[in-house]
Amino acid sequence: MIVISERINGMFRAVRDAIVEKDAAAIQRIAKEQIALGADVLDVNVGPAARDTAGTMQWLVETIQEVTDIPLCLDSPIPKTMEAALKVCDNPRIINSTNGEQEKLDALLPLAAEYDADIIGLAMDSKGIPRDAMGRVEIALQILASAMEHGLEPDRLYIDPVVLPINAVQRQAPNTLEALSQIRMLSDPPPKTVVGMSNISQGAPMRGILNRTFAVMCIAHGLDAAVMDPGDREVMDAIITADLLMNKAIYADDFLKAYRASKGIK
Ligand code: THG
Repeated sequence: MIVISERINGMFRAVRDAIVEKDAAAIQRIAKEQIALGADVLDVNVGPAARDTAGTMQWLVETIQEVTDIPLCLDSPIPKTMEAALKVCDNPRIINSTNGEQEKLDALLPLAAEYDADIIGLAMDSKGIPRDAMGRVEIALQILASAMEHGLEPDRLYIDPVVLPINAVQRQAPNTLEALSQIRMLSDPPPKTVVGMSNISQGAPMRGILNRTFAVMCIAHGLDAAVMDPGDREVMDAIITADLLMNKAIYADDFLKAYRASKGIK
């Protein structure tokens, strides 16, 4: 499974402080640390407090790509901010995100095509997040059809069925899992799938066990990628093991060690 680090996000104090103080070294330190922990991709989000979101996003992207070539997942709901980020992003890039609203698709799919970016599509639209799996799959299909009209191959699209906190909307968890299974059957090749893993445990006290159990269940439903914390060793071990049990890695007696060694993780 593709591990997208959630840590370069102005929601976290260390990142917010670094943005305010224009402390490039601090951002670069966090980026390198996330890669050493096993991140395949870095999500880049200026956070809720940022003022000049376009300028801040550009600074973050430029700062990070000085120290790494790994893909950046540009995380902003504002198309102008997204375009600003894409203009300066030399690393492989993922637009995070569009949703099923026509206005968003019209703004973001041409950017994906122009800047050769993969794109995440959230399975929600102007009416919100559908309650059942079917509603999410219908929106996924609309996003897929629009993406193909813009010349994007299905496997350049990641559908996010939208994970909500278990303590607020418990009955949504099985719907999210069901949607993951069905989205894989929409086309051949299918679109990929992604979730915000730690959304499931937001506001709940026992976050670790919720995150890692949910991770395993998502992988059993075919999940391709997750925005998550690679610093959570237990969730990483669970993911590596679940991938193995899904026959996505070759078994070795010391498979955790073998996986980490193959990726240069300490
Ligand atoms: N799907 C997609 N992108 C996403 C999300 C998603 N990007 C944003 C988010 N969801 C994923 N990123 C995070 C980042 C942090 C946390 C959760 C998801 C988090 N933060 C702690 C909290 O809120 O309790 C701590 C914050 C702090 O230290 O202040 O859990 O779903 N495509």
